[in-house]
Amino acid sequence: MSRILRVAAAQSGPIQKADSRPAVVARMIGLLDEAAARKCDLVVFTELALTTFFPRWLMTEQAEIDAFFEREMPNAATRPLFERAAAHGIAMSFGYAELTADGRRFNTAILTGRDGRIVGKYRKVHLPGHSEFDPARSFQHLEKRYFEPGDLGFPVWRALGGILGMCICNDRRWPETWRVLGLQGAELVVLGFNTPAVNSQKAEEGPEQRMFQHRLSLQAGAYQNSTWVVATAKCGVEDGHPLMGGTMIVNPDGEIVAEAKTLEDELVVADCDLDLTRFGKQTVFDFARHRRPEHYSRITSQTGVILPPEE
Ligand code: CDT
Repeated sequence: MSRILRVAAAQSGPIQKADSRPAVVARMIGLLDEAAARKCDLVVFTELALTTFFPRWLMTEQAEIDAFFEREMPNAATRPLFERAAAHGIAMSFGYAELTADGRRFNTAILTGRDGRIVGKYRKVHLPGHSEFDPARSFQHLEKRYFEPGDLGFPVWRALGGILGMCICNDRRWPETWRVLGLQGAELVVLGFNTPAVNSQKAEEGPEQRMFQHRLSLQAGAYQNSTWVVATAKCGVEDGHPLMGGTMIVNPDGEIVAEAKTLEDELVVADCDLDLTRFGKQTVFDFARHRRPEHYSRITSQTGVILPPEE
């Protein structure tokens, strides 16, 4: 049986603070319809796909913060998206700010099956930025203030005839993310991202260097674990803050096979043959034959960077 999935990375242009959930969901449904016309099996939306990237602001009013969070999924605003996906028979993934019944807050992504039912949930582990506002910084990235680190690890799911995993934005920069997914046999990893065009902690690091690091992370993650990678940006100028683009699909050889051309809503589509993951998994990266966990104690027993002793 063929294991070719036609996947669409559904890039999002900016979502302004003033944009309502129904307006955002209508844009997402438009992308789903286009994906259906192009006979896609899976549509991958971005991180925090329903709102502006709100962790850039210091907010102290609880009601203002809560307005960015979803208490259930699907909910009244997103149900039309789930219904349209099910009507098309398209699986999807998207990110949102999750507020649980017991008051916990996570930067979350879900995966649905073709019937619109949620089959997988991931909560972002590597939360970048700070928990405290610092007036000395030109702009803020306060994810640690609004979310706690994910508590689900990096699961994979048997879905759509393959083994699928998820991670979110900053996770892609961490080799551990890819390794934990790869060691569970991931064949397709999906992720959304909101990446400011300039590094707030290193002003000289502009869009070109950021794009280089983005590509490097995705391509290395794909190649070194022999997995497809589908990475979807929210990009463009959002509430005055530029987010870089870089929506792309990378094959298990680490090659970019499809890439966005704009900084707006745009579908980036590729046929992802999951059987192309076999070669790498059975040769260079055959864990059973070649892996030597006894040499990796430092990543299991240590935290932080270990420097050699000074002379
Ligand atoms: N959303 C997200 O994780 N963005 C980070 C920005 C880090 S700058 C503090 C990223 O890795 O793209």
